Amino acid sequence: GSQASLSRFRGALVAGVLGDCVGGEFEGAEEVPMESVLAHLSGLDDETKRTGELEYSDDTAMARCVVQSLLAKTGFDEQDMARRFAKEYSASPGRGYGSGVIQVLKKLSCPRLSDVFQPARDQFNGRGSFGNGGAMRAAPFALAFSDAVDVKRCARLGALLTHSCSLGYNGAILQALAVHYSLQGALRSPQQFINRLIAEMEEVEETEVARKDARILKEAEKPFCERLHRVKELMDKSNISIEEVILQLGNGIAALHSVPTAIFCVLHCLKPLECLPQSYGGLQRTIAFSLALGGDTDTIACMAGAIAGAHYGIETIPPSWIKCCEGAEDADRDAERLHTLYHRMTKDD
Ligand code: F2R
Ligand code: MG
Ligand code: MG
Repeated sequence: GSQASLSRFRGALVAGVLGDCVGGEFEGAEEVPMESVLAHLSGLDDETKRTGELEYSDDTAMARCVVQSLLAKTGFDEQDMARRFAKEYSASPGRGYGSGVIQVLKKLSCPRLSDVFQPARDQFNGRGSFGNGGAMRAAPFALAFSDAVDVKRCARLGALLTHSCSLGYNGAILQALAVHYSLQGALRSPQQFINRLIAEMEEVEETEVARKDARILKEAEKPFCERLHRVKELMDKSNISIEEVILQLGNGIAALHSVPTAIFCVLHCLKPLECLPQSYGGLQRTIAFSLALGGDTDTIACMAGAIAGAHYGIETIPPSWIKCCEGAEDADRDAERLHTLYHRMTKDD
């Protein structure tokens, strides 16, 4: 599709929801045999095997709040977004939220709260969360703003409402940038795509705060850049095992151990893989491979799905998958509204 086409918007938002719904089956599993992944996915195509809708989790619940807030306010509004997060949590607390972020969401519902960023700052004895909760809901920022500067600024602020550690909010920036560049067609050249992300993150991780957080957590000087360099090395390998991906990049709940992993899944699945059915398109391969990693599968598949969906477009998603995932049809409708907002903002510049 052409750059920033409606098909790419729909692909990004819908595939993010699918990754979350389909990935929920394996979240927390240590080992996931590829046969189990394929059996789970083939169940989506077979109406006789389906027992009901696959429900979305916190990843989609919060992304939906981001989307609705960006649309209602035609841009970023921290008060409105915080209110939506709190309201969504209190209406549906059983969506599998992280154990820390629940405290933030409860505090955000307090009408006397004057600074909506304060509850996030209080997390983990004032160090803030480095979980991937900011990143898992970051894709809509890339679908609302055409300028990378706005994407970075708003993805950061949106994440700061719950994640004040730079290793949390910088993961959200990286995820939003990956969707942003994918939407522009940058995955046509995988080397340029990864180089661009590294160049962006070099700047993002340049701050004193990021360096300090990395020192405290005993990470590399620029942790996301270091991981992206590992992604680049792995991309060049012809035969890479699931174990090596997990060892090098991680599959955990920290943004650092999941956002670069999701980016790798997309890059690795651009071409057919021996371990996956030849009938699968790139988007199906990306979701299947993300699930086979185990660990934080709903979130890795959600993030990889959004990046891949922005590249391949809505036409590559099997309609039967859309039908069995809660919230996928809503996402399809919302994508159209975001597309209008994105292009309206471009014209207004
Ligand atoms: N929470 C889950 N899955 C676990 C089980 C859910 C199960 N289905 C159930 O219902 O019981 N999934 C979701 O959580 C992830 C996003 O989490 P988020 O929003 O980042 O939450 P939080 O609490 O801020 O961080 C997650 C955990 O990371 C550790 N952590 C973060 N910062 C830390 C710090 N500074 N020091 C020490 N630990 C830190 C903590 O263990 C947090 O609880 C997604 O996977 C989503 O799907
Ligand atoms: Mg989840
Ligand atoms: Mg998860």
